[in-house]
Amino acid sequence: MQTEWWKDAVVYQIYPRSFQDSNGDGIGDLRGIIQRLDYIRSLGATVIWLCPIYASPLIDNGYDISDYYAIHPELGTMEDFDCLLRQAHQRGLRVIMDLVVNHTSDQHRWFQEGTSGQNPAYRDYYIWETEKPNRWGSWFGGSAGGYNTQVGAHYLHIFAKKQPDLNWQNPALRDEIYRMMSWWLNKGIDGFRMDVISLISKPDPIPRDTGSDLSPYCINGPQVHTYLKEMRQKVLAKYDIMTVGECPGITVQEAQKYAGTDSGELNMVFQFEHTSLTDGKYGKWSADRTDLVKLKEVLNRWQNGLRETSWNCLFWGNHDQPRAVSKFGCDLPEYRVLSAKMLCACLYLMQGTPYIYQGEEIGMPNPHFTSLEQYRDIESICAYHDFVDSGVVEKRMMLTLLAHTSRDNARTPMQWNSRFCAGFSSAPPWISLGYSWRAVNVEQEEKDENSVLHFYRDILAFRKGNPLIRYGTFELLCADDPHIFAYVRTYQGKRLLVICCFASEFTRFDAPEGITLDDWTLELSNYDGCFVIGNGFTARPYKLRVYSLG
Ligand code: TEU
Ligand code: CA
Repeated sequence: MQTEWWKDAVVYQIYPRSFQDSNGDGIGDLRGIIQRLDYIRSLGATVIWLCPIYASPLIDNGYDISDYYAIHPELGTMEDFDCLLRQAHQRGLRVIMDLVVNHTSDQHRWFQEGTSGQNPAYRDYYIWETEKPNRWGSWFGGSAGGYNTQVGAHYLHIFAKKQPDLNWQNPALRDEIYRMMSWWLNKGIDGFRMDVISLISKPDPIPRDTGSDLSPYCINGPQVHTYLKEMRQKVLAKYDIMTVGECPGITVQEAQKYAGTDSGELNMVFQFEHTSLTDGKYGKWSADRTDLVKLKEVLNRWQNGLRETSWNCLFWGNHDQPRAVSKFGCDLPEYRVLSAKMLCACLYLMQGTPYIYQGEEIGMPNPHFTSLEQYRDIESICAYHDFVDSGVVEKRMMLTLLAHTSRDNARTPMQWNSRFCAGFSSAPPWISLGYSWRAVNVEQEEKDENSVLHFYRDILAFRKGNPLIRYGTFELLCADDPHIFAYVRTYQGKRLLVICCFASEFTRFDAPEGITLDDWTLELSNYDGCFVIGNGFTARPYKLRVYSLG
């Protein structure tokens, strides 16, 4: 009983701790989200994705779950959740939950009772090595083998030491997970975003003769597709829901296995090729600009690669990525609005389901933190110590790198207005506000017709019900141009031409053969007027022009 409503969905991602505080403790919560449902609806979003709200010791802000059936008390109660779900549904908004089942918290009953011997069956819910641990490194720094004194063995943890990986080879564990998923689905939720789902299957035994990189062994591990087909059959197929798998390190071919039209697994996957093009000298902490030619090559390959066979997720950022406008555009005052609008149109006029990360719709920039004390994110803090304590990177340099790349860039409080604490809370927030809040906030942008916020609404309205956006082909133009990202979409004789300038300088766009600009109608732009000369124009910094034909 599955329909494809998710192909027409627009997803709004909420990081609950940073969205809206309702009770003055400086921490966003479920009641706060309820207060903002009308706002979310007003954008044209149709689905809310909630980052984890479960009970958790918060080592990784909730991606370390200690009870899948409980709401974290700082965020509210199960009644609050039921109310949120009801209120969202009344407004025509669906709700999907983050499903974190690659690992749990070490405070989860399974780990606690399994390691203390109270319930030995739970011990096999995790992955143990009795000899020396493998040589793999954890993605959050240090070894991926954590020693447990009670058991006298090492357990695998791809993420923090307090996030032990689950043993999916154990059918009892899989059944517990399926039961938990069904419990949430029976409550009426509308689907799941599945955290690092491409990592759940590990080789058995864990090879000993490897380097420190576990990716080749654990990404798309041996049984992952067997497990997901089983999950589909035992749980997912029974509901009319949407599923999106987070799949770091995935290729187009693999994506078709996870989310192919007939694969019998998931609906969509998040791939990270286009967000990882800045990985350089300092690995993922490199602050390099994205090379536009490569970015175009990647997005073009995904657009055409998944055409007819799967479905793309359209996103520039999420809670693990720096702010889109800072990373792909330019957050200087003169270019912030222009580049945020350009990025919005560039991505959301492609084929796929748009994902908006909270604050992106007002063009929130990175907060530009300057000291380690401002950071809360375990990954950023571990990386700081890894690099600085070992002398590999000098302290100030590391702070510069983090200011560009840290996950906390996306986790500062949502900027609602220019009053106390940006309207996020009546108390100091759990993480500092970004510097921009007085100028960049929802209230301000509601008043300004030329704001990023209004532009997001316009683009989403333009997409809505437009078959060309859903079905049209995608053809990249001027692939080698270092500044211009241009493409044409075509459907049943209608065409859409999207021209985006990714440079902070003037640059020339010339329409290629077969396109006579004079024949086309201007639909959208981010500047008034344009110097049209010949069959092209001089593009001002971050210029956007969208034309239609037919
Ligand atoms: O992220 C998975 C993941 O691949 C991250 O390591 C990501 O590459 C990195 O954070 C980017 O800097 C998911 C969640 O989205 C993340 O918030 C969690 O910390 C992680 O899984 C563990 O659950
Ligand atoms: Ca609160």
